[in-house]
Amino acid sequence: MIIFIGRHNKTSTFLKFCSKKQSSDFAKLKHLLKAAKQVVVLTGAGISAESGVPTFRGPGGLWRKLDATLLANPSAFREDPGLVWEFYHYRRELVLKAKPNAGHIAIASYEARHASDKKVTVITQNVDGLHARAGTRNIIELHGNLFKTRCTKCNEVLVNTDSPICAALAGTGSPNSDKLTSDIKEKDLPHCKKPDCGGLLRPHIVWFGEFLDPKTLEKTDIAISQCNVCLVVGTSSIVYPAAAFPTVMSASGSIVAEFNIEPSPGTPKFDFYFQGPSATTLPQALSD
Ligand code: BV8
Ligand code: ZN
Repeated sequence: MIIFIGRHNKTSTFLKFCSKKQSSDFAKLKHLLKAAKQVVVLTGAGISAESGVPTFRGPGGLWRKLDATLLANPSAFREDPGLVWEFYHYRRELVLKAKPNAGHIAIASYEARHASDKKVTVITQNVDGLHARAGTRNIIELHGNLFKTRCTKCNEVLVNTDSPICAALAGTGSPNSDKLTSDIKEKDLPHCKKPDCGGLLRPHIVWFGEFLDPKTLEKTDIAISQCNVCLVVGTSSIVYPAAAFPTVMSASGSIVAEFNIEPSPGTPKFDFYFQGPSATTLPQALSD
């Protein structure tokens, strides 16, 4: 079977149509990856699960019995910035102790090995920075990063890996407490150090109900419009606009392979589905 890989190659779209039957054959995917020039890896919280970082909707995903969507939103921050900072402080400290797992490392080494013959783009919904720590270079962080702050007054964005980010947050943020408010006063939360500013800092993260950065979306559009093969790893495909990306790529002829421990709403539409923990399945798929 000759596989043509090309964005606008009618054959590949025709082949896609013919090979509509979903596969879980690693050799078949590796054959397609071999011919691919542009590979996109779209990741969600599931890829970091084996690094000990709780997913949003799996076990440990709730914080003080609160769904992340109730904390990762601008009105929660307006109402009780201390509580939202405790939530992020808890996740910063957890991620600082976490390490990239074999899934993150498999992607980074695949990108390095193919630096001369393929463009690999990691588009991640995650804010934990573990892809970069694994060595991946071409990363689009759709939703920002736990270790960046943004001033609510002057909008300055800075990298900040201080642990704790401020004295008042030290020892706070335990997920097991029943408290649903914070005693931390706003004046004791992180503030902008610019002498003429002093504004309250927030995590530089896209919250629910907030728009993604247009430049980030532009880079994403370019990557998905040129993609030959897309790997969708560890996402429940619930959060938009990221949840729409694999369907867009599939509809325009990309081969889409999903790696998850259970099917997601998108699974039936994809060409490949590899069930299992991504720290096991990704190294199998990406070993040349
Ligand atoms: C926006 C930062 C325009 C926060 C996050 C339609 C169009 C546009 C918007 C919407 C729409 N419908 C609804 C919306 C609004 C909303 C949305 O999508 N809501 C959802 C809940 C329905 N979208 C937005 O607000 C976005 N903004 O579109 O702006 C706009 C504005 C206003 C009104 C309309 C439109 C902004 C969304 C960004 C939110 N911020 N993160 C933070 O991290 O604190 S999203 C958050 O969820 C995380 O980034 C997370 O990554 C992401 C998605 O979740 P997953 O990564 O998929 O994680 P989850 O736990 O759900 O699933 C884990 C998966 O891994 C599971 O499938 C599991 O089986 C699997 N797994 C587990 N272990 C493993 C594994 N797989 C492999 N191996 C394992 N070991
Ligand atoms: Zn400022």
